[in-house]
Amino acid sequence: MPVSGLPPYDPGNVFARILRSEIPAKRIYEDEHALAFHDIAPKAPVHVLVIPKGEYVSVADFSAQAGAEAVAGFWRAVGEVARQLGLEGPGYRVLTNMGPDGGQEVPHFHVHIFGGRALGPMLS
Ligand code: DGP
Repeated sequence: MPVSGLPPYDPGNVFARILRSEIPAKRIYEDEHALAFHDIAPKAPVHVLVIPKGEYVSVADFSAQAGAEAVAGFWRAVGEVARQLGLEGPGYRVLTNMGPDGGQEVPHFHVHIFGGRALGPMLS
């Protein structure tokens, strides 16, 4: 059960289906802990999503319930994806949305990586 008060993990959510290769995605990175693919509706020249392979609804659940190895592996993958995209020099933004007020649409924990232009103080 999620620690966050959100509904239980739904194995039919779209990112779970991408993980199981039931629906296509423009995959750019995969290792034992994480999968990265391009966002279907990019909000920046580079807009990539990184998801853990485990079943976590949100960042709250991931941080509370994932093991240390999974947490470290996930964040290493985030850094590696940004490096492989050539974003380390110019910089980039990592963002996660959590719950209704956070604007979370897909109930499988994910982070967005935005880059490819100067993003300013915040995205709208
Ligand atoms: P969030 O609000 O943080 O839950 O953002 C979910 C993001 O997922 C949103 O930017 C659009 C993206 N997205 C939704 N469905 C799909 C899909 O089927 N494929 C891909 N690649 N991205 C999707």
